[in-house]
Amino acid sequence: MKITEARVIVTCPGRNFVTLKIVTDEGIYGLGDATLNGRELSVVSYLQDHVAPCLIGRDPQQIEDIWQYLYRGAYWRRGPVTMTAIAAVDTALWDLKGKIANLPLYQLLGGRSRTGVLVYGHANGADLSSTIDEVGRYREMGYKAIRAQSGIPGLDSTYGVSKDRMFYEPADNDLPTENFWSTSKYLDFVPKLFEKLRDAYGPEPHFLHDVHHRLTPLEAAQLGKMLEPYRMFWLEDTVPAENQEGFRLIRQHTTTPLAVGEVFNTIWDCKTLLQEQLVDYIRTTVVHAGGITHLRRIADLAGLHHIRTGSHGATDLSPVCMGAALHFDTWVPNFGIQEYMRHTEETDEVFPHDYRFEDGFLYCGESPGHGVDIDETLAEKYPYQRAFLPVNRLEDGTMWNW
Ligand code: CS2
Ligand code: MG
Repeated sequence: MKITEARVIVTCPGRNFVTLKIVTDEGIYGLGDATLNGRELSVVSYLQDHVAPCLIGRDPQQIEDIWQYLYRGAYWRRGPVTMTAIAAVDTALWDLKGKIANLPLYQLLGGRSRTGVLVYGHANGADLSSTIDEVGRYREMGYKAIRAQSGIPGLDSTYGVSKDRMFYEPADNDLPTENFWSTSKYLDFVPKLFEKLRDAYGPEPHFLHDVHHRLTPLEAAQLGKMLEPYRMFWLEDTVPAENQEGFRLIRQHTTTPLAVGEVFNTIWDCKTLLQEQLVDYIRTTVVHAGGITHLRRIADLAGLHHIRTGSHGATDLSPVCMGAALHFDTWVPNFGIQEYMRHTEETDEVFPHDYRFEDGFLYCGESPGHGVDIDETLAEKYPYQRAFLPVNRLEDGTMWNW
């Protein structure tokens, strides 16, 4: 069997998605997600101009060799664009291998470790009371784990709280909009939110919260300590993680579980965090961390240090990524949780899939490969639209972390 085509498909059913379709001389194909939110076209070019020509004529079953060829062979290693492109190829090849073997992807990885994949949903509210109500709605929908983000009194807009009451944060605008941030207003408010949520819903639900890299290590330690009475499932991305050693300070001061890693793209980005057990959950994903082949290596290193997986699953990751992630989650021994922000109906129509949500869990399907397809005719109806994530400033105008 030989690869005859590697086609890049860009579509925007509400937001931009980039998909790689690897086609073989025997007519079967595999799909990989290649979406890098706000920087989509750089991965399109990387794949079309630099990767696709090298794939033609290769045996698609040589997943490991092709991975090493693209990683080592490029000379320029790592980085989100490179690793998203490699991930797209890798995911498409695992999908193809499943179709060749007539087995669902989780079977190729070693079989089922669990019946279903625990997911967390996003409850966002403009203020305290609407956030509490929204968490209640998620409880009614069956979610066992819920991330709560609320508007902060005194701040006009807050990350994670959608302006249009959509259940997900859409890509923003044709040019980046600007948000404003105050650490003191935030630190004053967040512990009250989780105190009220525990009062309202008791000890059972798992609560999560995303700080989106806004704090310093000392502030993160303070927040972690203040949240300890409310027994968080996790506190996510408290600080930017380029400086992995910075987590030592947070870790020394709080027992609130820490999650990090949605922006990481290789094992090198989390080596110290994992080896020193400075976090509890690693959020690397199939699409941004080099595909199944590389994510498996990260998960194995994490497992040695009692760290579990908690893959990123926002709506800027396409259903193709979600399908592959659910097979990974079904297999990976040190699974923790999977993020699940529902896609819109338009997106689900472009990407027909066999995974399903039931009572707080997602279940991957049993069809060969990762079980997600693309309707290319429908995809064509939604051309690419430039869209950026917002940026963030302190109240005095200083650029801050998004
Ligand atoms: C967030 C994301 O899901 C999350 O935890 O941090 O919404 C993130 O902002 C986007 O995926 C960025 O592309
Ligand atoms: Mg996050």
